Amino acid sequence: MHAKAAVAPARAPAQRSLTVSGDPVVDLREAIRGKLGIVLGVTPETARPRDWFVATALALRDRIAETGLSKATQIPHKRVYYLSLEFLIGRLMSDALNNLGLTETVREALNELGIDLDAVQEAEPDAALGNGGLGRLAACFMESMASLSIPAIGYGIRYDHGLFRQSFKDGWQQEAPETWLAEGNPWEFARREATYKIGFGGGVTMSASGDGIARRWQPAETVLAVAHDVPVVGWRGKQVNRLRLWKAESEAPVDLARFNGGDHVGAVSERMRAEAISRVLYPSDASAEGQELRLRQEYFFTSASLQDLVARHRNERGDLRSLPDHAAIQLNDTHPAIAVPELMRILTDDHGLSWEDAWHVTTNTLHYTNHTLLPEALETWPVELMERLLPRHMQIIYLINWMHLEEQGKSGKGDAAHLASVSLIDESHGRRVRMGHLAFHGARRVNGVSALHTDLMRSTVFSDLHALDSDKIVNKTNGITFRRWLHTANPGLTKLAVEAVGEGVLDNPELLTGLDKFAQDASFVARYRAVRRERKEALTAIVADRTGIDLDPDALFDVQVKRIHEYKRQLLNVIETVALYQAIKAEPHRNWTPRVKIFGGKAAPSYVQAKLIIKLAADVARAVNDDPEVAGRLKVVFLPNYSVSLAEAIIPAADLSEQISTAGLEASGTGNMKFALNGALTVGTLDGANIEIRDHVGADNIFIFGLDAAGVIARKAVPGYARAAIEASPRLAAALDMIASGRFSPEEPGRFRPLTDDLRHRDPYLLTADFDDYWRTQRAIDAAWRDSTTWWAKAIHNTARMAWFSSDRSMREYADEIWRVRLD
Ligand code: 26V
Repeated sequence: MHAKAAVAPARAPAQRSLTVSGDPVVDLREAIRGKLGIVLGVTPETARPRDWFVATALALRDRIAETGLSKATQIPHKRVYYLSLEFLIGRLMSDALNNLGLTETVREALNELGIDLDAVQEAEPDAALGNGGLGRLAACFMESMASLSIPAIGYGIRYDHGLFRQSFKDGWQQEAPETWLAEGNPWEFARREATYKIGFGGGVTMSASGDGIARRWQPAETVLAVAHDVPVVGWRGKQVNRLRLWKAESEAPVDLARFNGGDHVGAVSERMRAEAISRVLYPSDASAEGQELRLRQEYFFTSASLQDLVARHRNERGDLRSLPDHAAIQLNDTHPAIAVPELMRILTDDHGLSWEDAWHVTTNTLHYTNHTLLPEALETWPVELMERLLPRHMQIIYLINWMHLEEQGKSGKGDAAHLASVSLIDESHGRRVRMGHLAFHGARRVNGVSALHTDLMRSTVFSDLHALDSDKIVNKTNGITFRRWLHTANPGLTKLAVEAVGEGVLDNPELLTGLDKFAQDASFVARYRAVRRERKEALTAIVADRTGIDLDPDALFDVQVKRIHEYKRQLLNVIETVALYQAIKAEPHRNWTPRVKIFGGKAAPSYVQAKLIIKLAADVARAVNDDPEVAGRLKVVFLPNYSVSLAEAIIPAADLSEQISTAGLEASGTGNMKFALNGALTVGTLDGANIEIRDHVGADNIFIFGLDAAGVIARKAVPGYARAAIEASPRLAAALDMIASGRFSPEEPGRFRPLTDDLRHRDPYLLTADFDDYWRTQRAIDAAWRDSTTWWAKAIHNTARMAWFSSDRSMREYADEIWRVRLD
């Protein structure tokens, strides 16, 4: 069979050393037992679930390492380097088991030891090294690259503390530190031999060199970056890539002179300052706050990664001028944009390349992905801070900018307005380096993440730069890995698909289209519904366990899970919930479609308005769930601590997926893809990848409402649009009045006035404009749910037609059109 044929050659060495008895179950059982005793020092009787997890992971890691090592001697023609400050990878065991084809083997091995694999997997902490979409995308891309056998290394930071843990106190979000490394990380290999020095501060010296001047940075401070590799196993174990995460350490852990002088705190202060760099993930994706520690993180991981890949290239190929032939570097947003001057510095100052050669290498190796056009999230750094922390880089940026602006002048575009618009330095509010412009100018290709977003890049933020080189911006619509978001998260649906269209669907998702013809097939529909039902029951148990709220699995599960952000408009959903609550109370005997509104997501700790929206959702939930008059018709849940592993439980249980951002503001969305693949119908705006999802699943199988991106811009130009919309909608006015009156916050009646006042006077995200259409669409959804034959046909069409959104497709496009790496 395919599985064995594909796996056998790559695992040949593993057979030799890890096969002891010839029976894989026995070998794994003994390997796990061995790790438990020898590495962890516990017996099967005293081991906690966490110990079983570590022992199992270590046994698997041995097998993964052998697969990886068997390839390590081959030098690939070209490698991809994916630089990202975030990798939201979640749990790794299910990926490893699934991709190695070892799930059932390990299940049996553990069974023989009296242990349940599911419980072991539950004991693995999520690696939450990211905030949301951008970080999860990086994780999906890493998995797809390994599965497509694209030689790739992901570079990031090994944060001690990933994204904070969210809990609730009286409906208010509370943040607690996340501690995934508290008991070590069995997946990683510390690689102290790959340690680099990262400088900060100091000054630049000049000396005569040939017919020019050599400049050298003399940093005042040095921090060590130590590599920690996490293996990334591809589908069917064909290729193992790695994620190389940098840990910050001090060169001198203790200053003995200060220690001996009695200054015990001062003696370790340098160490504290160094280690702070990899201590914690910044928990905001809402606004660039420009803190020095963030810039230190950005430079730290970018410099370590570039030093590492330059050293590898020199070892393997010698001449750095051939770097673009053998390396493609992808910058995930502007967070690693300092790579532009850093690569120039390494090539010119450290390795003696001419400016022209270095610029050619840089601009043919670097590529940049933009993930947001929201002005508040576009990174800029004060020139003063850059000069203090990275003086040599600031000189290089000035020189790059000078040449860039000179060229404008030469081609007759020297007018001040144009120069101000394309300059790498923004002079309008203090002097700041525009990291988006820097990345754009230093990259060979720049991409957006959905068709609409790429068009908006060309027409708005980057329009003047785009006019200078119209081939530079390309679109690469995002994708998701089906191994995690279908096979692992929804084994029941996967099994059904395999039965219906054959095992080939596991390798080629395009075969899912074969499900289309079963959309009206009563027996298939019954099995598809049974899969959903089973997932809804499992979610119901999780909700009961974590919130004490009882759900009816027969109700329509209406889900909005994602970061809490005003532009994502969770508030629109909450207001519609209030309006529905009022409508049910006004006509309690109507035939209402029973609904459960499920919310989940974290707000940045400093994002006051987002935290108030969470509190409103919690207060509305309390009032609605306590009201016997709506019992059986409406329930509202806010599930705490949304995470990758919770998403794996929620998404397969959803009937309706809320993707309701203000058109033009959600760059792509990827949750939208996960839900549709698992057969939830989407209620959404014409935003980001929703548009392409509609094109693929068909307009009849998605519920689109609201203004499109052009309509949003036109409406914002109308003075007083919010007040006019509220006056024209008695239903919206009544819902807002109820919220503003304190009905949901009797202990503090004015609590939600900041939200309602903002809607009445500003409404920058156009909730008022879209409300009536959203309401109408939701009622059409109620009716569609009652027509179950049609509903389930639509759901099946969604699953059948989402293959294009596989991140394998995204990665093939990047490989062909951006990186120019050949696939076998
Ligand atoms: C911005 C900032 C600002 C400074 C503080 C830390 C921080 C961290 C992240 C960001 C960037 C946020 C951009 C982002 O996550 N964009 C999302 O990217 C997804 C993958 O392309 C896409 O699906 C979402 O629509 C888009 O919002």
